Amino acid sequence: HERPWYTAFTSETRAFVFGMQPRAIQGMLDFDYICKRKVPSVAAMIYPFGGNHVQKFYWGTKETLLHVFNNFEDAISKFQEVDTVVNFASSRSVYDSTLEFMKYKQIKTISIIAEGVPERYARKILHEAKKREVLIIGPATVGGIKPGCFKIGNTGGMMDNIISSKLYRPGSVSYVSKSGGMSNELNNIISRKTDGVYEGIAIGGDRYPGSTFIDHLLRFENDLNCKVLVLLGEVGGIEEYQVCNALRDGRIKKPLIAWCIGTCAKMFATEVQFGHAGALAQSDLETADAKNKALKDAGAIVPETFEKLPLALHETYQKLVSERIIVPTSEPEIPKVPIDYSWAQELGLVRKPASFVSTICDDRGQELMYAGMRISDVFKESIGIGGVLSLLWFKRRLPEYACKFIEMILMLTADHGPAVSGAHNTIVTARAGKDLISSLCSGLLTIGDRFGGALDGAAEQFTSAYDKSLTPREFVNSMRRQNKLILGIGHKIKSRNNPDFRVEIIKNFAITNFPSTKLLDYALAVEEITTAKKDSLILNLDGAIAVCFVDLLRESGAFTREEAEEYIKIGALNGLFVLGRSIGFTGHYLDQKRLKQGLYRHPWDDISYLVPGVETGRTFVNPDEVEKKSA
Ligand code: Q5B
Repeated sequence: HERPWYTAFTSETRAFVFGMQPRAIQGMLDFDYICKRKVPSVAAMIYPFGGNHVQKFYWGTKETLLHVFNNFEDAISKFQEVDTVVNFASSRSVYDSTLEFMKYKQIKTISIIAEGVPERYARKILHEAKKREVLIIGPATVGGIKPGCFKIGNTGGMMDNIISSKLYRPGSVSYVSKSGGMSNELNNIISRKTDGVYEGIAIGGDRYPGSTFIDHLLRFENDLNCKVLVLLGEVGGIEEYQVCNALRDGRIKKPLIAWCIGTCAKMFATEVQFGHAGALAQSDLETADAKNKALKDAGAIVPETFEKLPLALHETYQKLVSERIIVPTSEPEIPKVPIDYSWAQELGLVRKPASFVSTICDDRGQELMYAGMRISDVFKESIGIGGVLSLLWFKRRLPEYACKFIEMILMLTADHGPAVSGAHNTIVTARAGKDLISSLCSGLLTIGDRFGGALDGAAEQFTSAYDKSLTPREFVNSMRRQNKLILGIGHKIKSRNNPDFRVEIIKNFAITNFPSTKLLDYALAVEEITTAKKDSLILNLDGAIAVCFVDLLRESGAFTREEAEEYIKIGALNGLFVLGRSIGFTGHYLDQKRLKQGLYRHPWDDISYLVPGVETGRTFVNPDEVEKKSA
């Protein structure tokens, strides 16, 4: 797209953004959208880290994808219409990236946002840019804005500010300032006192900006659509004198309202360095007062104070209107700006039912909270893993004996050797080359009514029988009649003669520390009956934990009866085994990996092949016989 030298941006300008700046890009796209641009001003991002990919942005209320390239060549070859770069590289890398961009003839304008660019590098960039006729805006700048055309990065602030300063449509006044903050102020003043901003550039506060006041004022002077010029200079440097020369020799003919800020510097006994690196008068010539006087002498409209600048602007504008140099047009409808949901929510403008409700933990504030308890207090009060579990599972602090009991359960269920279903699965999975989580899950998936997951069922069965006032014998008989196993009873290897010490530890703790062990006593009475039938039908680990936990839920005083029932119903008790045994399964996984165990294959001689018609060595099945039997 050919454009005259004085036009940096049009409504068709397309740019690369260098650096990962999604917020700034979204701001640019929102600006484009309210300006009714046909295509987004940002063509692509260039970000050297990570591969080429796409990122999602809003285009109005819809979504669009922008390319992210990790190198210049790909971006340049794909988007040959791009002539502008907004360079968000850091002060360290901005030199290299800017020089790289300048190698490509299609790039005509580069804005450098970084602060603290070494002056040596800034001068080299400046030199190179002059040679290659590239317009540099910055460094140390927010950039600039051309209503209806282009917004550099974060210029103009949030959308509400852009709307209130009417930056969505062009006016007749162009300004150049050093400061981004002050350019916002100018946007505001100009929109109130005239028909608005035509273009505004902040050249940045460094001592060696890539383009200076005069560069932009001459552009504005030559652009017929711009009618009034504004210069906001500041203490330090002598760039304003070039403007004086241009006023004198007639290169600037349009009305120029000028003010240099920093006139208060004279109130200090010594020279003061204001915010910008260049904002320090190193001679009388560089003071704001001297420059204001020189500008006035050269023919600029210089108000007495900055506060009178709006009036000067208004009077100048009115004069141009009366001379029909400016013909005010009717105000377009104020565009509707889609605002991000999160921002609207912060402003209290929208509400929606949340998709999730969470009542146990809050990570939003400064400090993580477990059920209302600060994580630092968790450690200050040494509540232990039992205390943490009671906060996150039951949303309350439990008495010390209860927390100790929980910890005891986790320790006792942590492992029971490699032969049990879950550990076996974990081991086989680890040996199949799978990762920790897969191996752990494979083990956990075996936990159920038969293995390790009988706690909930046991709690439910024993509690219901107890509450119905069934005698232990009535309970056992009724379960037998229903052909149901009593969950929490029976063990593969443990028996009355080979007791499970884990169960003894649990029982003893409960009997010694709990206010009451009604359910445990009941379960022990049931055990008397089942073990009389068969030695192995003991109250097993699952059963012992389950009934003791019901005693805890019901009798500790920390839960209402309804809460106690609910925790039994919703599976809290099995969670104890799952959590504890995860320790052991992880141990088995690590053990197998440490031992570099190869793929496990179950030996044939341990499998009984009962395949019809196949002689297995153990048995022979005649298919005809099988068919006859099944018929
Ligand atoms: N009979 C645990 O069975 C086991 C009966 C019963 C009435 C019962 C079995 C059972 C309920 C589920 C349960 C948790 C499968 C166990 C755990 C963690 C672990 C594991 C570890 C660890 C054992 C023989 C005869 C039959 C049956 C009768 C059996 N159980 N009657 N109620 N509950 N229990 N699971 O030894 O007349 O001869 O036909 O399902 O609580 O998982 O270490 O290994 O830490 O990892 O194979 O401790 O008891 O006995 O099935 O051959 O039955 O007793 O009806 O009667 P077994 P079976 P009959 S703890």
